[in-house]
This record gives sequence, structure tokens and C-alpha cells, in this order.
Amino acid sequence: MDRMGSLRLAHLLLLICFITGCLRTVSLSAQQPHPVTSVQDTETPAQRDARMEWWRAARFGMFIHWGLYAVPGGVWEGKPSNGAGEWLMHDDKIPVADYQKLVSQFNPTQFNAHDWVALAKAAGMKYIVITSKHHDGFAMFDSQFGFKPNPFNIVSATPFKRDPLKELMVEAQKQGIKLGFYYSQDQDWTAPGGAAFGGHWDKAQDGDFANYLHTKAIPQLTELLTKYQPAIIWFDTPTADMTPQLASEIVTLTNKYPNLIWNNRLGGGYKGDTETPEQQIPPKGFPGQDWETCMTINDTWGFKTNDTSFKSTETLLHNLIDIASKGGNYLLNVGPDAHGIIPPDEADRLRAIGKWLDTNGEAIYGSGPTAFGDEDGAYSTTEKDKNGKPVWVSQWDWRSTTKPGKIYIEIFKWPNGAFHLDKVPGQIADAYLLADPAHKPLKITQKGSVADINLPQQPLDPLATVLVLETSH
Ligand code: FHN
Repeated sequence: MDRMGSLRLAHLLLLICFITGCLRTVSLSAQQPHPVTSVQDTETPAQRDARMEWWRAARFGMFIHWGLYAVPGGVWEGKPSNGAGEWLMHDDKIPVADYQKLVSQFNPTQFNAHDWVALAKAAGMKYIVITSKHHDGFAMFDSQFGFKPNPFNIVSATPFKRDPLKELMVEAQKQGIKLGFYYSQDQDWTAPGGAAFGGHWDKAQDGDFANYLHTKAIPQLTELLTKYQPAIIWFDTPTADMTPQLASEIVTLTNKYPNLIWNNRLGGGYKGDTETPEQQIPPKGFPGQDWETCMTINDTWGFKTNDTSFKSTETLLHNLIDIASKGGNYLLNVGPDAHGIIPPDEADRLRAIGKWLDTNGEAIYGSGPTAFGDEDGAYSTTEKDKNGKPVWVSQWDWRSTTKPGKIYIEIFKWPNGAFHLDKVPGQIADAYLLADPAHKPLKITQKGSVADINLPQQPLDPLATVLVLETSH
């Protein structure tokens, strides 16, 4: 073999080694087992269905972002911030010691657990998820762990001295609603070693991440799980610091609570139970998966004095219906202020949604996704996003949810004349409006899968009127 021939052979051998090496790496990482198997890794589909049953039926939950950041309310040294209220410490690079001084001003004497839970119930929400510790590291419960010598929590460090999470736990049990806790397991801007997006800005933040996890996050999660029996732990913002090994230590803990539901934001390669799109509704949801859109009512999670860009009740209700029609849950946020008051602009909208649900909840709770699928919109054939992908263009005329033998059509835009459907699965035996107490039958004209339903001139509810189609096959 000449020199060129042997070079070519060497290249070929290298290429084969590279390809087989790559394949081995790919197949190893594809099968990479978790250091600790989670409940989700081992349970049967039937066990998972049983564990997720209440959550799937719930469809609507209250997110509460409440913490020390409510005191500045998005304003530091007279300067309003552009970011979210709970990110103020990070965005303004506030030194740890200065931020911690806020504790003396946090005295939310108007907090009333009964009223908060009652509001969630009046809104038709079936669960509450409240921040037990956000990225600022301040614990909203009675904790033995954290910043020493002055534990950085609402009971030990503030004039308030009460434990709102305990009070909420008692009320949630009394009023029959599920309670879950948001816990920022990874970012912690006041505990040495806690992560911070973009890096630390104060020497007091430096330290070892594993040590932070062992001395604060895991002990606090243990406190929450043992003393408050939450139905949900809502993790957030995992960083590369959360290795599979470290995440598995948290999983060892969550595994002790086999009914616990937790989301996909732990990190370390764990998928958890739920997909968590934020501030947006994915065009088609996540078919076959459990998912929950979390969203703010205005533009902030934590209270901001200057944020008044509240979404309308109509938008919020249509979002809830849109999400239900795609098989997901809506976790809608409120940001109570430093007195413990949920802003009236938020509470009013929630009550209005609850009023609609009082009449029409049958179409939402425990419902399945649409039987149709083209009514929600289409990808544009002309417009592209910044990644060159077609832009999704939503349609807001109507949505549909389902239950065995029933199709619900939530009509947003009242048609002139009959309501027309092209692809009806099965024969419509009866049609009526859910808000009509008499369920007076509406005239149906059906040929094969094409149907027209005669409607009254005016909607029964301008926000959304639900048409019920009872079907047989
Ligand atoms: O950084 C947080 C934010 O403050 C808020 O808590 C949301 C809620 O999903 N999660 C993070 C951003 O994804």
C-alpha cells in the first residue's frame, strides 16, 4: 500500500472509531438511568392515572407569588424597575445585607388565610400553589434552616412572626382545596452557594452549591413535606449546578411522598409530572402529557406598585377555556402586597371567572380536549418568527371540550344564525345551552358529520356561552 493509501485507511479507521464512539455515547446518554429512580420512573400507567386524577380534573389553580419583595414592590431607592417584582434584588444588584434589612418592614397584618382560600374557591380554582421560598431565599414559613445567625424567614425575622403557610394549610383543609408549594431549589441569592442567573454580585453569595443544597434547600424541603403535607412541589429555574447526583438527593426525599405531584423544573435530567409553559399557551398543548400554563394577570409575578397592565376578565377566561380544550391546566398568578392584600384588580377578575364557572364549570372540570381541532387557529403560510418557523395565528371564535357522550362548544363570537360544525363525531341526539336552566332543546340539522344548531339571537353570556351536544354513536 502506498503512503496515500495508508493515510486514507487511517482516516477511515478514525472515522469508524468516531462514529461507533459517538453511537455508544448517544445510546449511553439515551438510556442514562437516574442516580435515584423517581416515582415517575417506576409507577405503572394505572398508578400514574390515580396519582394525577385530582390534578387533571382541576383545570384551574391559583399561583401566589408572595415574599419580602412585596415590601419594595418593584421600586428601589426611588427608582422603579422594569423587571418582575420578585427579581428586584437581582435586577438592581442589591447587596445581600441591604436586602435582608427589608425584614423589619414586612408586617402583613391584613393577611387573612381564610379570605385568600375563599377567593380561590370563589374563582372556581381547585388548587393553590404559593411561594414558600423564591429566588431571594426568604422563607415564608417557620424554618430552622437558612441564613445564620438570623434565620431568614417570616416567623423568625419579621415583626409579623406568623406562619402564613401553616395558616393557609389549615384553611385549605377546612375549605377543601389542595395546597402546593413553589420552592426555588436552585437559585438562592442570599444563601452562600445558592445559584444566581448571570452570576453572583455580592461576595456574601459565594460558596459551594452542594453545601447550600445540603444545609438549606433539602432541609427546608424536608420541613415543608413533613410539616405541611403539600399536594404539589413546584420547582423552578434549574441551572447546570443541579447535577443528576444532587437532584437525585431531592428525589430521594420526594419519593417518600408517593402521592406528591412535582413539575419538570427540578433539573438533573428529571422530568417530573408536568410540562410548565410560562406566559403562553402552546398552540396544540402537549397531547398525551400533563401540562400547566402558568401566567400572570398583569406583567409581574410578585407585587409591583406600578404594574397596572391587567389582562381583561374576557382574556383570562378565554385562556382558561383554550387551555382546557387542549387538555391542560391554568395556574393563574396573584401577587399580594406587603400588607397581605391581593390587589382588588386581580381579585375582581377572579370572582368574575368564578361566576362564569358556577354556571358553566361542567364544561371545564374533568373535561377532555376538543373533538375537533382546527378551531383554535393555524400556522401562517406567509409570516415567519425569528427562527424562521411559521407564526401561529390563533382564532378566537369558539373552543370545544368533551366528556363521554357530550361535546361542549364554548362560543366566544356569537354567530349570525345557526352554529355550523363540519366534523361531528357521532350523531347529535340533543343540543341545549348550559346556562339555560331549562336546557330547552335546540333545533339540530345533521347530515353525516355536518351539523347546524339553531341558536337564540343573543348569547346567554357575552364572555362565553356553552352549547352542549349530547351524542350517540
Ligand atoms: O424566575 C421565576 C419567576 O420569578 C417566576 O417565579 C416564574 C413562575 O413560573 N418562574 C421563573 C421564571 O421562569
